[in-house]
Amino acid sequence: MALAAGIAGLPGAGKTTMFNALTRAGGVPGRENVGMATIADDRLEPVARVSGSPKATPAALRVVDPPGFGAAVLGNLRQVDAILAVLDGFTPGADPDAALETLRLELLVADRDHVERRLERVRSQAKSGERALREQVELVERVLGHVEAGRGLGEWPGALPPGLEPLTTKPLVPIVNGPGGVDAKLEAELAELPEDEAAAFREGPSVLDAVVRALFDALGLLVFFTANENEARAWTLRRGGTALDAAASVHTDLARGFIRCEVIAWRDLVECGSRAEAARRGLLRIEGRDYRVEDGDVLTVRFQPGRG
Ligand SMILES: Nc1nc2c(ncn2[C@@H]2O[C@H](COP(=O)(O)OP(=O)(O)OP(=O)(O)O)[C@@H](O)[C@H]2O)c(=O)[nH]1
Ligand SMILES: [Mg+2]
Repeated sequence: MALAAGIAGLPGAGKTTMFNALTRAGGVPGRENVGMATIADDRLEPVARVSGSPKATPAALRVVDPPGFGAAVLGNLRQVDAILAVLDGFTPGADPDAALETLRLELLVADRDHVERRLERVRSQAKSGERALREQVELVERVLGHVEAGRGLGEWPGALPPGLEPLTTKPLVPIVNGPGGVDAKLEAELAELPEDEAAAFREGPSVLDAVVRALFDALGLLVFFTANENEARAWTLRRGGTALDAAASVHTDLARGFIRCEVIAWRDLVECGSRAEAARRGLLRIEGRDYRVEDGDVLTVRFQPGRG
């Protein structure tokens, strides 16, 4: 599944407006909205062109926009991979730094509640007297002490107890919403126009690209491509991911039946004009499942269908 970013921010900071600008999904105030934000990548079109792919599909991030604020609402973000903090920068006298501080505290409170609930559960399980469970109670108690001292779980030394889904370990990407930052309201309006009209109005790249880029960096992602006679496509992968990880993110069958992977750097492919020419010049490499994928690789996974 695509990686997900959750939007957090004080009431009325412009979260849903930002959601609509990012996803064009027509999110409604007052309920949870989920949509996809595409990741613009200039390399995709040339890769599609030299591969004879009639269709080019960019990579995307899932975006979750919960309504409002507070520990319970933030709890809806436990499954996302990064948090986009939308800070009011448009109302007169707005103080984005203070808003970010409030948000950090609220994330901490939400995690304290979360650890407390976990502690109750393991305590009642530990009544059986099993040693491993008693040890877990002690560990969760120490973790609770850490959070109560005002420190996020990203600063917890060592492994966290199993079953926790903390918020304060997630990358937090602050975005000031308003003139001078990212004008979400303007971008949400432009998102309803055809792409070329919006671009003409902006006189430059969309500032939303910078938001997506910041999330992308916070998540430690790279992009790889697949391209064939049907479709060229960009995919995200965590940096350090292998050819097998890449195959799995395309389709589980590709990972199960993985035989080998053909790799061409996107620039080599575009400069050669075709896979055949890249191969002739020795720029196509055959790699195994443990190959560490690099940003911009064009991958062709050879696999045995129906295995596993
Ligand atoms: N001028 C201006 N107004 C904005 C901007 N972003 C949002 N607004 C307005 O602020 C109000 C609240 O925006 P929402 O996007 O609903 O805020 P929210 O954070 O989702 O609100 P809750 O989910 O209720 O907490 C709306 O009237 C928006 O039109 C902006 O960048 N500039
Ligand atoms: Mg909202």
